[in-house]
Amino acid sequence: MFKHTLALFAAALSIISVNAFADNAADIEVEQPYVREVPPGAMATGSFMTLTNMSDQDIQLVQAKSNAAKKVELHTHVHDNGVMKMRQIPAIKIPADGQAHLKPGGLHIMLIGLQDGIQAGQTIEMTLVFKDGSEKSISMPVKSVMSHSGHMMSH
Ligand SMILES: [Cu+2]
Repeated sequence: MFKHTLALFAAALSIISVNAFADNAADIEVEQPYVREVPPGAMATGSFMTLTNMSDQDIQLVQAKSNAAKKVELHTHVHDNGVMKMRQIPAIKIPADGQAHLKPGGLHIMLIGLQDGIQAGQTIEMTLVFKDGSEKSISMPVKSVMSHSGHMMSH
């Protein structure tokens, strides 16, 4: 009887550890991340990527961190009386079995208070933090992107 209980306990433990291993970060695939090049002296820039959720549950990106900037914020663009404005948001949702597209004119990760210039050819390290506290480190190349006309070209 005691042996039997132990075996059950061991089986339960192994199930728990398997679930604990499949954290948010492990279920997210990051594709084509990049940072937009800005001229020397610029205070802020944006970074963009496609996040794919390989799990059957919605996952929230709640924070991003980088040594390249004093502050890193999750942003979206909103239309306000015909003017496009950026607004900080608490989380970016990556839908179950779906994607979140971070692109110019839409969702993005904002780097504010740049330590040095951000120039094409550099690589920026960033850590993405998900709602369950799990983290994913990514390396992003800096690319020069046209700011406003680039918008139309992306359609
Ligand atoms: Cu922004």
